[in-house]
Amino acid sequence: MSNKLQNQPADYEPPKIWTWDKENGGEWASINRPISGATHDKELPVGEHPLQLYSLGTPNGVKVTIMLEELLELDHAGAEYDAWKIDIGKGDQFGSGFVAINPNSKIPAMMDYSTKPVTPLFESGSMLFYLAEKFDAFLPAEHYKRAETMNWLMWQMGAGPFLGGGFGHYYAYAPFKMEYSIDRFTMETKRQLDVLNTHLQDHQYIAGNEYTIADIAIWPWYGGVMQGAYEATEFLSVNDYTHLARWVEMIAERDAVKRGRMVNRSRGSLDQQLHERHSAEDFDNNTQDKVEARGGKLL
Ligand SMILES: N[C@@H](CCC(=O)N[C@@H](CS)C(=O)NCC(=O)O)C(=O)O
Repeated sequence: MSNKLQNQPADYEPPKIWTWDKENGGEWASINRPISGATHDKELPVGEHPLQLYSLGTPNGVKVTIMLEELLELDHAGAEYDAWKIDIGKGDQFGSGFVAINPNSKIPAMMDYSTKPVTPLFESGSMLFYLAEKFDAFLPAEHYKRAETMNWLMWQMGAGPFLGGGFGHYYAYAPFKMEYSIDRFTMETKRQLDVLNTHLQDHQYIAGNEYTIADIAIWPWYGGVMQGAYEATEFLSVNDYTHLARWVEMIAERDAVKRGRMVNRSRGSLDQQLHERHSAEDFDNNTQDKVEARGGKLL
């Protein structure tokens, strides 16, 4: 008897050329496609502020809304923004207006109408860097600290997909549990948590003693998993990462973080969901609990 492990399904052999003839299953299967480009014509709404954000309250989206709320907290009036909800489960990211900003069809995307020509922005790391440079905030000028901030910003952009697309996908979303994939990505996720934990043992913030765009990029993903994303806190033994936990709680206490994580959010308790954000008053008036109590009316 051969001791070769079985493929899944057992008779599966990869074909010579892969073709797209079926959905692959799992929570996000209906939006996965092997091609790029728009599927339908749809213009995007444009509000009154210089910055127009098209996003959703996922970790990648929340990076940008936290940054904008932090800038507003510092009284940068030019950071006022309209945030429009892009429902990726319904395929809004494949509308022609969205694809014109981001040919990669992923949230977040943004337009800066204060520049000539207007600036389209996509990739959350690029957007954080753009906003940091534009407002000269959360990116230290001093050479060593600036390099350190960029090291960790880029670390997040490279590492995050192993946590979300790897661990989160196979642990929480895949149509069945596969030991090989869960082991592979759990190993990598725990390694990353250990990298952060060890680093934060003797650093107050990610890039030293200052809060920067590196903290803003890393917190939504790694704070998320430490606080219950994928319902994996016990599985990952997150309580072992005490220095990381200290940092996660410290960042969570910031007012701008509390606001930023509510914007474009469509899961969890209704009083924490602000589907669209057009002014600071929306946090008081237009959270989803209040909107639904008014029969859907926005104030
Ligand atoms: N590297 C990108 C990743 C963006 C991304 O993966 N966005 C997800 C939501 S978190 C998305 O829009 N998914 C929709 C899709 O894959 O069709 C960034 O950081 O902006």
